[in-house]
Amino acid sequence: MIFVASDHHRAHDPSIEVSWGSPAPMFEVPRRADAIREKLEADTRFLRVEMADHGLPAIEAVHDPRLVTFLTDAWTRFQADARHQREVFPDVMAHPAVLEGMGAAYYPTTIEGQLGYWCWETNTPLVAGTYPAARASVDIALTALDRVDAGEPVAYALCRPPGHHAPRAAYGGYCYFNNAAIVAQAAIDRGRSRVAVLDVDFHHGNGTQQIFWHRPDVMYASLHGDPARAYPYFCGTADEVGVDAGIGTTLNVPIAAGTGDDEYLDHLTQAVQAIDDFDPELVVVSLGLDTSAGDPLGDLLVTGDGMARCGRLVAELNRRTVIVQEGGYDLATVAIDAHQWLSGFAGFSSPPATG
Ligand code: SP5
Ligand code: ZN
Repeated sequence: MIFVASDHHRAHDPSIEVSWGSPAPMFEVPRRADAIREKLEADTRFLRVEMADHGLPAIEAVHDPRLVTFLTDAWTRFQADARHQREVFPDVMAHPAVLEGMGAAYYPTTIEGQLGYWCWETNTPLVAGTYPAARASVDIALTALDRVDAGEPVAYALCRPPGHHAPRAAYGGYCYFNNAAIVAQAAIDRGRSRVAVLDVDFHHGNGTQQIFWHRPDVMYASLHGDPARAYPYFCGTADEVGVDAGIGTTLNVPIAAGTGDDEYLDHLTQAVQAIDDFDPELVVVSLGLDTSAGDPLGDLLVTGDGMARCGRLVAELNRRTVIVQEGGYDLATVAIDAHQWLSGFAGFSSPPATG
């Protein structure tokens, strides 16, 4: 199986996120991607290819160009005040109720105002290397799409930072640019008529859902921890199905805490069946591995064997597929789980459960 990876992500290396108002060690660390890369490189059935630069057009086909402009030099502007910090978060965010009934928000000119205009939560710092890493993450995803467009049945994009929490005009949830949405939109812009995004990250992909909410040509199907208990809390209920011509092309499957392999696979079967009915020409998988038993940010109990079964089940769609890395924070298992899922998809015989 082809996979696309690069070292650029290492430049995005915040030390903390802000959790309940307190600094806490960052969960979304460079080691996650390095561990997956090492694991795949140790298996000759996986072939790594370099990413290619795709520029800004595919990003701006999904995201507000002003968000891109902001991220391009936000760190430099923050540093102009000579603050000796490794990362920066907003203090004041554009909560919708502040402006309720009064039209659009004033667009601030200052860096502190703009941080809160574009960022929606406090887990997602900007550091010196955030923008180049986020750009590289998109390039990795689009290079995987190139390979599939060139005839590969499947390609895996080892993206970091992840993307599915970033809506059209904001960043958050460890995500800056929505890699999976950018791939789906690029596939449409390259002539595919229907694309499905299957999001199996533990967290609901609010960004991807928002981007394609009204769209009949891009299906969004997600399995995730029920928002009654799980981040990002404000969306992902089963009654969210899209709007207007997009009604029916959003599918949300909230999942109970403690769900294990067999029950999880039953839920995945439901989503896979809905995607098959939609009949897409491309499937984009948002592959979060934070469903894994022991993940510090999830509460499901999917095992390594379960990951392989999930990959196998998605492969049975028998459609061209771009697999985009999202979350997965247990450094002891994330690489094994990625290898298991991808090996299951590829039909590699008896992938080792450990080692
Ligand atoms: C891509 C992705 O998986 N983003 C997830 C962002 C979730 N951030 C929530 C972090 C909350 C951490 N609070 C500490 C909980 C320790 N159990
Ligand atoms: Zn996640």
